[in-house]
Amino acid sequence: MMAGAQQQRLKLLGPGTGVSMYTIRVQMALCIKELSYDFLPEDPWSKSDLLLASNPVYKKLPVLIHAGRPVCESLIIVQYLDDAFAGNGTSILPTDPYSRAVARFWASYIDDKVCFLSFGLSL
Ligand SMILES: N[C@@H](CCC(=O)N[C@@H](CS)C(=O)NCC(=O)O)C(=O)O
Repeated sequence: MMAGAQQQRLKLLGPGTGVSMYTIRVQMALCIKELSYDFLPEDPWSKSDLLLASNPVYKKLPVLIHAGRPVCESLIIVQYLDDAFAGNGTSILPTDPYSRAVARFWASYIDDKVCFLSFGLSL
């Protein structure tokens, strides 16, 4: 069942233009968890006060805001969604600890190799 953005109060700050592998990763997780959300487009080269206040350390996108609280870094956001909405949609990480470690290895590999290489396409 689709949980409403109003009910869950989920907002996703992401680039308003271009392709962001990091933001797509979070959007895929939101889809798997069957969560609706409000997308707030940002200009990564002219950062809004909301972005700076939500991610003061890295000042990067994406940022998920849940019930007014920001969660930063795409992989951490994905794990947060899996934990916070355990009853929604399909589980993203497996339950077996070894399988979780393998999944985290490949997520980290994608960060190192794929997202880095695609930076030329992203913002
Ligand atoms: N490790 C971060 C990387 C995020 C990232 O590099 N975001 C880019 C957009 S794709 C960004 O905000 N660039 C603007 C900047 O570096 O100031 C994550 O996984 O969320």
